[in-house]
Amino acid sequence: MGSGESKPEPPPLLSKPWREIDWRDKQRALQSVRNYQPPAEDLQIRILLHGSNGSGKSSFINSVQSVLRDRMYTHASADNMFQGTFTKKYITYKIQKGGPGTFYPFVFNDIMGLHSMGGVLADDVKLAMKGHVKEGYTFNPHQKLSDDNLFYKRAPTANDKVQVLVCVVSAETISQLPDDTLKMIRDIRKEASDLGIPQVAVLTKIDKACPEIKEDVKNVYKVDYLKEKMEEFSAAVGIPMNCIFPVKNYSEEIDLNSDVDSLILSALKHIINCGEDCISFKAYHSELLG
Ligand SMILES: Nc1nc2c(ncn2[C@@H]2O[C@H](COP(=O)(O)OP(=O)(O)O)[C@@H](O)[C@H]2O)c(=O)[nH]1
Ligand SMILES: [Mg+2]
Repeated sequence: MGSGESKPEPPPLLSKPWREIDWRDKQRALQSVRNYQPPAEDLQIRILLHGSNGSGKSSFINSVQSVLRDRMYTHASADNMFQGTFTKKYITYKIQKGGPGTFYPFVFNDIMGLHSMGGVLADDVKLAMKGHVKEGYTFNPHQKLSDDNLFYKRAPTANDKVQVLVCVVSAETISQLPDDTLKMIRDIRKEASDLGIPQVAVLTKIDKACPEIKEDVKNVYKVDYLKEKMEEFSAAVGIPMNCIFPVKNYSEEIDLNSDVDSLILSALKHIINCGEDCISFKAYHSELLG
């Protein structure tokens, strides 16, 4: 004892979870997402994911797709090679609903928003939020998209604009994010707030960061040190705790797991509600403006 050599005991789990989630009622959550209809026909919620390379953006899109379609999907290619290969093109991911040609009324885009690592400039993230970036544009880490570029959309429609901004962070690195990364997240967040776009954070790789969660995903809200990490992150970037969602993305498994699904659905439901709020906010304001 006291030698400092002994392995520290894993912190005990909280006896009561600090956030409640109904693990037995996945079907209800799934049904509510499946039934979701935007307030106007043809309107869609555009969800923009940003975060560093390897944080799990593509995996989150694939996981959502897998849960909704009830089988494993790898549509948005998830890279396990971090160096060199990453998402630089602006691509919209749609999720098929029912038969071919019918899609869920929400779509995803992902961009690697980390300038210091050769990622997308904060200015480009802002242009994407406003709907000025055309499909297929390859981001240039050295230069923002200029308004004379062919890929600059001059008159974005409501469906080109982003309704929810999602910051994707890995639980493995959340407590060591460099200051310039935190600053960039705050900066993009502020712009989103000015545009009336709600913001959510998705905390991935909780299975890798916490052995208790790897053992059983249902422990997610009983691991006190994960809550502490989330609180620190919340304070550093200004995203409230109730807008931060820990998830375990599908990565190695070949079969779906109901608990993993429940956690993903809980994040997705919140994201959709935020999108709905954004649409109402914009509708209200344009009414006010005539
Ligand atoms: N164990 C585990 N691995 C994950 C999770 N999310 C992503 N990964 C893995 O992390 C790597 C990078 O993920 P990816 O989605 O490509 O990150 P992106 O660069 O943000 O799109 C891939 O090998 C994924 O399989 C997670 O929640 N748990
Ligand atoms: Mg990716």
